Amino acid sequence: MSRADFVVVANRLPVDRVGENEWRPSPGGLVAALEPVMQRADGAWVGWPGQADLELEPFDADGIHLVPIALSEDEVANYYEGMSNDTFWPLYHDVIAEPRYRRVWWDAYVKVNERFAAAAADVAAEGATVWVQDYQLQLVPRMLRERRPDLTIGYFHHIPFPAYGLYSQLPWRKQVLEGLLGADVIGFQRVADASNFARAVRRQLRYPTKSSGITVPAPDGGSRTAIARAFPISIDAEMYEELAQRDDIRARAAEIRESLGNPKTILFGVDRLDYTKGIRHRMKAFGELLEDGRVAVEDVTLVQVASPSRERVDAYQHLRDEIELTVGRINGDYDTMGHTAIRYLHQAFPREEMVALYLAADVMLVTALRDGMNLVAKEYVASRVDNRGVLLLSEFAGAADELTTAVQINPHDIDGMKDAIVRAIEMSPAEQSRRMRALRRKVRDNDVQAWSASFIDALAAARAETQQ
Ligand code: GDG
Repeated sequence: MSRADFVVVANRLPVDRVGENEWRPSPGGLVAALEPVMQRADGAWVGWPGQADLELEPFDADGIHLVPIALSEDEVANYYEGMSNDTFWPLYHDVIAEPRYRRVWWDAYVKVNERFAAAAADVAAEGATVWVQDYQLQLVPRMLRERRPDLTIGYFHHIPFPAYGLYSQLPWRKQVLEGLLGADVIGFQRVADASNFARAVRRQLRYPTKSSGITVPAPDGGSRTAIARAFPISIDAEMYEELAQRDDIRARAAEIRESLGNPKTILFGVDRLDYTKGIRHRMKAFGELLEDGRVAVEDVTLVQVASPSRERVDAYQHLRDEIELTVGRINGDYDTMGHTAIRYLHQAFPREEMVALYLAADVMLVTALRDGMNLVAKEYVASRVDNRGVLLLSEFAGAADELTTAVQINPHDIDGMKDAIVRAIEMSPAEQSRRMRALRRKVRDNDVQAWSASFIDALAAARAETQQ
């Protein structure tokens, strides 16, 4: 194909390999968010196909030109599982798990970032816009600018950016800031993430910052302005509304209730099996409610979908063991022949099934200890076209900034969370509806189309500024 005017660079291609030459769209927050944007924009997408040692020529799928980046076994272990998922992920999520700093991981990270930057530089047309995604590729903006100063470069950070006191642990803290500052626009989920970033830049690099602008020295001795500010990501709200109105999906929701023995209340959680999501905390709260006799297993069931994630990283294996031990204990203590306390599913489901589950859920539990945004919260809200259901939302998820009429909780406060669950179970239909209407309006008015449009507008403004 000819070179593209709009290029997305992300760790993963938006497809999974299911056969020799067969691909199917892959799930996940990032893909869910960018799919609609890419299909309208006729662009190219640079990313890893998800399997080690897979060398593939560029190909087209669903109207998107895909440019696969090959990673060796060692690179997957060092750049992806190591530096990305065992260093940046825990560090940026406020060290909920201990980040490991290993120099071989960093070396691989630099090398792989260079490979992504080179591929993006090759596929981008003169004066193109390139949008780099997420923490696996923080060095790409600068590497790309060095190769292609004609490009307009955006970067979006899907996860939190931590407070300076934590960020400064990173042995390569200066290089990462310099890497990100190669972009014209650096987007974050929350205002707090953008200000943590600006503070790190002031402290580490001494560059002046003024409101969202950061003055970055240019190679020619002059300077340029990089914009760092919040662009809260969202979902394709209309798609969820449509799915939620489909007869087969509504029938499936009723069937799910039935198959759980028609409990009065279904509590629902769905997360990648990740230690940031607070799955253990929510189970602890629920287990104690059963123990205290404040809820009965005949009346309330917790459905927990924990989709498999990063299974080769130690911390994730330990987490899975702990959660499965907890589920086994709680069910062992409280199940009856006809009712289960926790229906635990370590599986991934099709989107239709997810929406049926959202419709079956009286209370949605989003109890993340730290989360960039949390799209599940927004998907639940968009699906509740009946204006029923209660969203319990951690204040440590980015979504809490917008979804202010959710029942907000501090997941570290187990007693507080127990009270909030009981309050949600007992909430009157009138109050559910009042809250849910406000939440739905918020998500509908700020959907993923609005998100990408506002980011792309900011990039266009940055380009106009530079050309002046
Ligand atoms: C990162 C940030 C930020 C999950 N299980 C299944 C399934 N999912 C879908 C959900 C949702 C997505 O995956 C998860 O998105 P989240 O936002 O909840 O969380 P992360 O994966 O951690 O995403 C996060 C996001 O990036 C976007 O910027 O919000 O803070 O951590 O869409 O529905 N989908 C299907 N089956 C499953 O079993 N079909």
